[in-house]
Amino acid sequence: MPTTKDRLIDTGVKRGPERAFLVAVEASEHDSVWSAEDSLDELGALARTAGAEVVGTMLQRLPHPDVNTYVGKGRAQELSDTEKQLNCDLVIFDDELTPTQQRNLEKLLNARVVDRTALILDIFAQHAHSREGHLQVELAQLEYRLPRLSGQDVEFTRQAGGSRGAASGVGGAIGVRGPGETMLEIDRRRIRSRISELKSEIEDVRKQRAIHRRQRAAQAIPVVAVVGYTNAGKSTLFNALTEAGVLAENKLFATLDPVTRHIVLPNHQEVLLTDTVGFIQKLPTRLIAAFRATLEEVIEADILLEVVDISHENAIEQSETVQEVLEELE
Ligand SMILES: Nc1nc2c(ncn2[C@@H]2O[C@H](COP(=O)(O)OP(=O)(O)O)[C@@H](O)[C@H]2O)c(=O)[nH]1
Ligand SMILES: [Mg+2]
Repeated sequence: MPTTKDRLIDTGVKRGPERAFLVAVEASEHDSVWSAEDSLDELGALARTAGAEVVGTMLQRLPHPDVNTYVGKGRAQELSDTEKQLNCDLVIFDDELTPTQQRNLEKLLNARVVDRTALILDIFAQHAHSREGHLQVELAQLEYRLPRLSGQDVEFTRQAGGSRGAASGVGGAIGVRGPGETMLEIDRRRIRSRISELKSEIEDVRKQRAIHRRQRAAQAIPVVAVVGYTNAGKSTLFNALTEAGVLAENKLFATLDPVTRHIVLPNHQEVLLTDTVGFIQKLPTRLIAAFRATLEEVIEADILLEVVDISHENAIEQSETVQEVLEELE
């Protein structure tokens, strides 16, 4: 049975990207500015950012997602056949699955079952560099997995980390890698105690950040936070204004850790400019809560500078989503 440790050893076997099949429900009872098609396209971009290759999609219109299998029973059976034919490694669902939906789908499908939240967490895990980033990702991953943990899940986690799922290299398979990874095989009690440990460590980070903010406030230099949808061009603008050289790339959530630089505007006004994590639709509240320490840099800023990629066909939906997340943060 391969363990987490085994994954760290490069076997030198060259495998292609993991093959992903995407599934979405257009829920007529749920009002969102996003169409299911656009949301599904975005899920594809997330999947590719995580290193997967998208081999097919399925979209079903329903009043609301099925409580047992997310898509309807018939479509779920169809999905099982298609997924086997296409030799998929994982099936990714465009909403957060309930633990029940997840369990039922795992029984039905051959491939690993990953939902939007797990995929976003996976990308966060790949892009976290600071201690603060790691703590917050680990907290979010453990809180996500706790209600989903059963004897079966533990078995599934081991398999996913083994030969079939480890295709994308860097320490494990999409949806089950990251700082929380080694925690999966231990029991709920220890996970709960790790969660409270993480919360108290993150609280220390928050206090530290609050002290820094007070120091900055004392200097009376206004703080400008660059906000916007993920991949809108925030870091590119930040670099152009500060020459800071933070990572800007065509990936979702390339930036996770906030960076602040002092700049002087042409009118000699000094400002502190902060670049930070971008937003995305369907961001679970729990994830926002886990990233409170990072996001407080945004809430506490004097000015929010929103970057919108007007060349994106969903520029309006993206901007509305940014407003919604900001409102949720207040
Ligand atoms: N064509 C064009 N591409 C841009 C512009 N600004 C950013 N990009 C590209 O958009 C992608 C995302 O940029 P990034 O700054 O990392 O976005 P962030 O996630 O909002 O920080 C990168 O590939 C950038 O090169 C722009 O003004 N024009
Ligand atoms: Mg960025």
